[in-house]
Amino acid sequence: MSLLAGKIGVVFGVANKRSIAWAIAQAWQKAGATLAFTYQGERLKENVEELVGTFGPDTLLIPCDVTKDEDIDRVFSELRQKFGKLDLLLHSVAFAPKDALEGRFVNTSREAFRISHDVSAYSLVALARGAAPLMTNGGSIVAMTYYGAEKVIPHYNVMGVAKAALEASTRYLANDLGPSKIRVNCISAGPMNTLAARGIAGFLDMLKHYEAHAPLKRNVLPDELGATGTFLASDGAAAITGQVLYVDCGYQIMGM
Ligand code: NAD
Ligand code: 0WE
Repeated sequence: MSLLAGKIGVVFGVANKRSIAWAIAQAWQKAGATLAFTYQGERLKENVEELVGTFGPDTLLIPCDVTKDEDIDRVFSELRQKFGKLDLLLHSVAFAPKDALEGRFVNTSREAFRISHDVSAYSLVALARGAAPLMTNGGSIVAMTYYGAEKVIPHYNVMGVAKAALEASTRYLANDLGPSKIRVNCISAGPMNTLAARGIAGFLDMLKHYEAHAPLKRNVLPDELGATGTFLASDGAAAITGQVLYVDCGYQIMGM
């Protein structure tokens, strides 16, 4: 079943094979989409080149630091040149300075607050603005979020505040872009053992906590995020916009 046959997509946020972006990209490609990728910078170039190479030698791969307007502009002008249109965009990008994820939230510096919001929330607005003129047949924009946006998760700190801004931005973008048949949604994933989670103190205990307390008594698998990403990108989700979908084995419904 080729749910995404003929669709063109661009994926932001692949760092390595464990990246959530990679799981969703693989699912999109299996569903028939043609994909382009961006990577953050030289540090990740080789890694991402190797992964993306498995999609065929002429897969478009463009550097993009989402804090740079000129990088973003270049991505969409290259997409316009190569494909002339766009149907899908995945935003799977987040960053907060490490020390902001360690101490108390009350100590968040102005600079750490600014950087985390710029990379993790404003970037969705900038990418949606770049993508919209290319989404001439409508489109689907999907962003990754986390439960720390709505409840306090120890040490998630300023990232939780940035995710709250990302989720609110999703709703405002959905309203602006809805008349153009462009849908904007978030997937709120349960904790995943990726590069972004590595080195977070107590992360393995957190995976155990979810296993014990989520209704499904386990953690989320990458393929399951891929399947939800494919659903949101497909016409099956044609009437869904501005939403946060929890793909967390049910953890979010629990009160105790
Ligand atoms: P990851 O480290 O594989 O992906 C994060 C990506 O952000 C990397 O590819 C990195 O290069 C990119 N990035 C950071 N700063 C950037 C910049 N300035 N410009 C361009 N790209 C930049 O980790 P992941 O867990 O796959 O994270 C992907 C998304 O999923 C993030 O939004 C994260 O908040 C979200 N998420 C993760 C989890 C989890 O437990 N891992 C749970 C829910 C949501
Ligand atoms: O969104 C995230 C993590 C995003 C992230 C990770 C890092 C680590 C390295 C953003 N910035 C940085 N900066 C770095 O220097 N997640 C949902 C995963 C995550 O991170 C946590 C979590 C969970 C879950 C941090 C503290 C507590 C829980």
